[in-house]
Amino acid sequence: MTDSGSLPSRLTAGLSGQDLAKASAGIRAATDLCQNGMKLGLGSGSTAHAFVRALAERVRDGLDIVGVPTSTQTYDLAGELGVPLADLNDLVELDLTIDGTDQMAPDGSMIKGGGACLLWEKVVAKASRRVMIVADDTKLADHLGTFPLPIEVLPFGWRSSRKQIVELLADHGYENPDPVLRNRSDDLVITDSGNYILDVTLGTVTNQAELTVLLNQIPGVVENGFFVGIADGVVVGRPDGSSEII
Ligand code: ABF
Repeated sequence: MTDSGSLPSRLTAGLSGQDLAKASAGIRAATDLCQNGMKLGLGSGSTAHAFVRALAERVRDGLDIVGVPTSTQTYDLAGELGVPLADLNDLVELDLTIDGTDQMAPDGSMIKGGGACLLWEKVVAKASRRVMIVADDTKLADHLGTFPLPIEVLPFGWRSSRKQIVELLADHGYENPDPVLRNRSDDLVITDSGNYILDVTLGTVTNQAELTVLLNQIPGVVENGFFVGIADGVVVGRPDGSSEII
């Protein structure tokens, strides 16, 4: 466990509660996990962005790394901060991805995609030799499911895809599943790949390993937010500014 005393005030000034927890996780990941010469996956969401800000400070101090962003938001942030970026098609394989999560179960399986970036996040994670998650302590749960599962679908035939998702979930123990098309202030959310997101609340999930495969067998489903067997560990930040690598 690292206490809050070692956190640079430039990155934590004015932060408290879960914002400080997120910052402490991001800073710890940038400080302890990133070394010269690394090809890094740069996650999305506010906790991963706290990591990118801390990484940018180390780059300014001479750290020699290159990053692949998992979203246009991360691309923009990393570019503004001077973090060197590369195209995944030029690197093919990465040393380490640092990304956030919406919910993590004790076995390390996760629900991701609350920020609608799950597709690029999963592509980058699977291209990485190691994946470490940065999270505030509220993301750790006894089981998955209280956070709605995001499912990225093609706009073409999405209503048919939704019907097949409902039938699949009903056949696998979920009563009256109701996937909802994600909107933000009355505008449809369109992902970086031009797709839609359906969010479905499942309650208590224990068959994520099976569902993550079955969902992707529906032709109109591009990817789902179950990340099973992907995380190698987690950097947990707490509201007192402490952090722990688990
Ligand atoms: C990203 O981090 C997404 O997968 C997930 O939705 C998000 C969590 O956001 P935050 O760190 O802001 O809670 O990786």
